[in-house]
Amino acid sequence: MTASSDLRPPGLSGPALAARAAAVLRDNDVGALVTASPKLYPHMWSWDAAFIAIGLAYLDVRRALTELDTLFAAQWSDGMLPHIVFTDADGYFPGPDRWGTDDAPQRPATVRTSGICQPPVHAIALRRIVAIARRTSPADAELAESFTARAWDALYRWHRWLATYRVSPECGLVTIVHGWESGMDNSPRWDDAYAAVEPGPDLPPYVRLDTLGVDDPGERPSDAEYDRYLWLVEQMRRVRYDATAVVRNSDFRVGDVFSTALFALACDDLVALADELDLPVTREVTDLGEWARAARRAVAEAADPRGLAHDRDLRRNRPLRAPTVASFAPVLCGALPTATESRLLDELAGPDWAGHPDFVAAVPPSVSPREPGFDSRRYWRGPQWPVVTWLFSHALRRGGHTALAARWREEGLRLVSDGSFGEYYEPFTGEPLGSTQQSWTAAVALDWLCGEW
Ligand code: 9WN
Repeated sequence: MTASSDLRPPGLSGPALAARAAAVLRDNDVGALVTASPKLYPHMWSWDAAFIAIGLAYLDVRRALTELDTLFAAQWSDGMLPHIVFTDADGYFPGPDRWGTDDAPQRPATVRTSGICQPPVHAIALRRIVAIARRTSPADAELAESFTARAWDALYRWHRWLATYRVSPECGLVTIVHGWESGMDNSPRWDDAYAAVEPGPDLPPYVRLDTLGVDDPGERPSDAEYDRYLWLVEQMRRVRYDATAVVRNSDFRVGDVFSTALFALACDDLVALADELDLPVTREVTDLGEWARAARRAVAEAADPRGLAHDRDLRRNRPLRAPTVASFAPVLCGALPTATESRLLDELAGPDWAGHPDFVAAVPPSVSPREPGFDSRRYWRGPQWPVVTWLFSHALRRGGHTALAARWREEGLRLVSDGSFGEYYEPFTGEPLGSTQQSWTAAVALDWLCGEW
């Protein structure tokens, strides 16, 4: 691992920050997986694992590949990559008993998992890891390439699961059946759709544990939100997580523009990996190309004349208009004409968003401070999430917006430069919130510090 020392945010120096980030990944490593965080999230989360694997690649390529292997070993027989792979640790609710996935016929045989998914960023991560490995040594390149040849089909089956069960026939967006599937759990994006979810009187009682893992419960979703989260789990459990029945029955069925944009990018990366390694997968590559085109088209169709994309409530057949960082999904996947894209990027980098004059670090907040519902401390309702900044910096770099990508990398590093690796940050003070020692925050810091930018 070599961190460039030219970059010195006003906290720790680049090398000191990289050393601390590496220590977080090592400390949270419980063998075949790195937990999302030591206290609040003592298990593997699907999209966290992808980012964590990128960070691990700077320490040990073999270990990075093991991380993905652990996740792929938990793949359901129908192709779904589950959102949580449980360790034996207690302390997180809902745990495997509450999910009740042991009764689902498609569940993996050897590990316990949740019964939903998360955004499909895994192929994006694998392609990044292969690139890192090629720079590290010929032996690492060989390891990463042979892993890719072996694991490619698991990723293809995961994408095929999304295309089969989740790409909405109505609007082409990736459908989610729980806010947790978006990774942005209590974002205002979902308020309207959740308002129609009424927990039944037969919702089994439960005790939250997440509020014990943070300094202030006000940084987490509310109890009313949790009732709805648990009610949706109950609905899925009752149909034993059958992929078709889950979508048909859920009180929450929403087309997610951000996951759809990521799906387009991930399909591109899976195609690129097949090309680079000359894999004999012509038919699959054709599928992926079609899915990527359709996903971009769906994101473009979900956009208003300014270019901001709106999620869609598929139960009520109407757009969800709350503006959040996810509204900028079109710039992630290059769904819109160049002129519209440039205007959108100016807006996201401008004073209502990342460039707010009072922000400590000029990176996009989850919600603009101009919005009435903005809450600078609560989870996905205002704070800045380093991992979201990483996604934008990475996607912009590949889309040719190199100056802005470089700026958000630098500002992202400013955000995390105190070395505590918060889960999210208060934009006006830079205070780390939620969990500290959050693995994916450490991982993206490592990539910003040690990767090719
Ligand atoms: C529910 C692990 C996960 C992230 C999500 C983030 C949060 C879980 C929770 O933590 O969600 O899945 O209990 O709040 O919202 O994006 O993957 O870091």
